[in-house]
Amino acid sequence: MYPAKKENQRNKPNGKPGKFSWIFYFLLVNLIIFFFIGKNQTFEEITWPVFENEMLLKHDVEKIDIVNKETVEVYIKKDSLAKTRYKSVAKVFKNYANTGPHYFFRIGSLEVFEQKLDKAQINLADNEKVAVSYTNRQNWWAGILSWIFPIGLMLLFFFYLRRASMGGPGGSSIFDFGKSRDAEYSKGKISPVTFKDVAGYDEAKTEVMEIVEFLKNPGNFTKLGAKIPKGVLLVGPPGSGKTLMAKAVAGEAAVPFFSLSGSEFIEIFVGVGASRVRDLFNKAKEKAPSIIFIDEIDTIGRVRGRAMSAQANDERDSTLNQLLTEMDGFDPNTGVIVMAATNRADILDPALLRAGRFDRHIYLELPNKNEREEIFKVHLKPLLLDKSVESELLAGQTPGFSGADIANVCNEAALIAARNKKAAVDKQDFFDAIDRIVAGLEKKSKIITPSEKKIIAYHEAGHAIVSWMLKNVDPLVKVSIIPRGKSLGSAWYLPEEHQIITLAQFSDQLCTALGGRVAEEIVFNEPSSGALDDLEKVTKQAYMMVANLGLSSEIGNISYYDSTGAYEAAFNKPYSEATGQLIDQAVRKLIETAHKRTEDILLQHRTGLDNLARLLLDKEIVYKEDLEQILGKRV
Ligand code: NHX
Ligand code: ZN
Repeated sequence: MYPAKKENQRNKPNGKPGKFSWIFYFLLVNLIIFFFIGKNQTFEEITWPVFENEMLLKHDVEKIDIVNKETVEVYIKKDSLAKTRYKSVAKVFKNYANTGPHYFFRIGSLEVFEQKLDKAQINLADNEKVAVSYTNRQNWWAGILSWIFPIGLMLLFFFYLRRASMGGPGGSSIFDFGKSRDAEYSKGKISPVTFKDVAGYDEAKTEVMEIVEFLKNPGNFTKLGAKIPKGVLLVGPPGSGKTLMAKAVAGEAAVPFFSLSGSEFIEIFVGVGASRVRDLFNKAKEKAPSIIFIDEIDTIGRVRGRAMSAQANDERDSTLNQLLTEMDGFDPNTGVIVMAATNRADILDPALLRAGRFDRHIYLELPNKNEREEIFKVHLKPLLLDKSVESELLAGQTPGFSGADIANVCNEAALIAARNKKAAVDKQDFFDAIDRIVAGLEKKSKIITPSEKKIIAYHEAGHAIVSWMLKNVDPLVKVSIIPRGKSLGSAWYLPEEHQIITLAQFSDQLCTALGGRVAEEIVFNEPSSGALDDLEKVTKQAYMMVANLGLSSEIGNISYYDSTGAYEAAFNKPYSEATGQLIDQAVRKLIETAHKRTEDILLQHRTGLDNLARLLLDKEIVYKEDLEQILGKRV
């Protein structure tokens, strides 16, 4: 997420060896010692007859030692070692005299051995008999190894799990469970981002400015008895700059910034989440005034006790409870402010949103045209630009883009220009970059048969003609039958940014979307699979109109929209079976009506359709200007 995080991951494994590798080295050294001792001790195995005839009866044996009632270790007299018979065992490491034992042999049973020994020495006087001693010796090495190996294996497994759960080669020690890694990294780190780096968002900035004031001069507020807010919730769609905003608040106030994503609280180990919350708050309090930022708080803060998987919820609940406890626990004037980001505030647990917790909500929206222009200016600054590039034009071409998308466009444009070995990035590079981000890469190599190409051309021409003839849809920019991303062709519109969509606009949109399928039906007398995406869009739109927006006479002014997500979570429908059928009927009728209307339009402009399709097959891309030639100016 931040460069500093990577740094952290890089440093750890290279720094100290870590507890785990210490254990590993210990094992290795032991193994080596074991190996050498076992190998170099000159200690040969023999059998009873050899022992009896070649050693015992020749009076060479000093003593024997019976170990664990199963092995007999034989010590040869010092003087006898000089004999050639004992040459191989006389010396250790070729230089040092071997003090013994020199030989060993195994026995089946102690009694039998003792009898054999007595029998062999029966003619000897008592003082001439070999001394026999008994030893019980534990095999330390086997014992230790039988302990260490399983433990080592367990540690290995544990370590592996830990790594896997951290999603990367971050080598933190196995003993820092529950410590929040990010918070650790950002110990006293002050965010380098300030409001200067945040383009657009003027309203949100003024709202957030107050928090910066709180953090900078808490005295001004506490003097009058005001309490500093504890929690600020940033709500906005993905890419709307929530993280950037939180960082900018921290940077502007010059206070430490502790950040963690909601999903990082949840790990496979039970209790980790709660302990991470505790740890995070403790660290933030140490460095107060400071900011805690919890990204994607919906992962832990979803409404409790509704969803189905009970087991997974326990852990989440305890994490959430800990978070609530911590937020209640600290004195509002410690100067710790918790910021959290989510793209859906409505599914959060009400307990989180209660007064004293995340009671301030700041809504970040996708940037409008003016704000996009500001954002473009920021991202265009580092690029080497051609004179043709104007940020206003680019802002107009990128409705619905987030700040992140705009950054992406600028980078992509520079890459395209570099690929084409241009001296500067020009307007066309930006248009190509926008197309790429909207619809994906061009796939010129896709093999398309001529008859398929014809279907594609008529399909797209159908969309284009219908949209041209209806005044309530977005203006057409171009039509293309070059495959791109996952579609074989497309009609491009420039969406106007409106906040409200009327019934007439909805109906016209349905017709435009059906234009491709209807053109295929009219021209080829049979439909094709190509309308999948269009039909999906049409169906969803129609259900939205009927079930949520009250735009059908059958259902009337009723909305089954559920902003809390509770019904969805419980796989429930908020309406009866009968109403369900009514909704389905209304949707069918809506789409049928739109289909009829589309058919009328296309039949009426059949020559235009043919001409456009022919032009498309010829040129592959047809722009608005060429369409005016065929169809006349748009109404
Ligand atoms: C396909 N895609 O996947 C091809 C690549 C009608 C000129 N077979 O509406 O691209 O046909 O206006 C299984 C079966 C997607 C999966 C059929 C996935 C059909 C886009 C639809 C243009 N522009 N449609 C459009 C398009 C397609 C699709 C499928 C599938 C085409 C159309 C997809
Ligand atoms: Zn289509």
